[in-house]
Amino acid sequence: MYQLSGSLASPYVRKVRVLIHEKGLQDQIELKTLALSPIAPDKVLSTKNPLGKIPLLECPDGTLLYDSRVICEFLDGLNECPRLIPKVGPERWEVLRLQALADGILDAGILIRYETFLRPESLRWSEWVSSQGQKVKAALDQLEQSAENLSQTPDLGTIAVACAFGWLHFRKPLAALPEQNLSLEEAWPQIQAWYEGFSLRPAMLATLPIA
Ligand SMILES: N[C@@H](CCC(=O)N[C@@H](CS)C(=O)NCC(=O)O)C(=O)O
Repeated sequence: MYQLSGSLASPYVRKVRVLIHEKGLQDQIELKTLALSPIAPDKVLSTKNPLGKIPLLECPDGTLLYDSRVICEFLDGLNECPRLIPKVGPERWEVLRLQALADGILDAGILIRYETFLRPESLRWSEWVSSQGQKVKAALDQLEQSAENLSQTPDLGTIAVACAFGWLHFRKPLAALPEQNLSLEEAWPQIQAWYEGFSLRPAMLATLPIA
């Protein structure tokens, strides 16, 4: 049995969990939930991933894998039904680029969340929040312009985008930006329309974030 360590709120963990569902691997992977933050690491997890981050995958032979991208690539190789990362060709790079964009939205979004939620109020830095917000918005603007390319058929790229957009709905980090007064659906309607369809997939419904 494989063991996946993660939290039910983490969008990176959700990406892995959606991939597991889409590939029908649920019976082979046990989810071990834990709570952590950069200032409250999980001691046991940190002995297995020195970065102290989730997700972490423990294989039956003791191999330890992180981060979510490596875990997804590994799990995708366990069966062919379906392959969610094309093995070669331009399709592969497009899927991996889309994943990098979605993960980058999360990386910046999570920095906003840590800054506005974890950091003591007197130490918060609004310029930092606004710069990270610009990255999230620029990435969403680019996605919006090519939203017709977002397929309802899952691959690691579309799964990553759906988990990132779902997390923006869940944690609402952009609400911390003074200049951002539009909702996600108002600001990025094409992504929202695609997301509403994709979110109905059983794999997405089975992995809804829980705080
Ligand atoms: N690049 C990593 C990012 C993982 C990550 O940042 N996870 C967060 C939870 S959403 C975490 O473990 N934070 C704890 C920390 O940064 O110490 C991945 O794709 O797995």
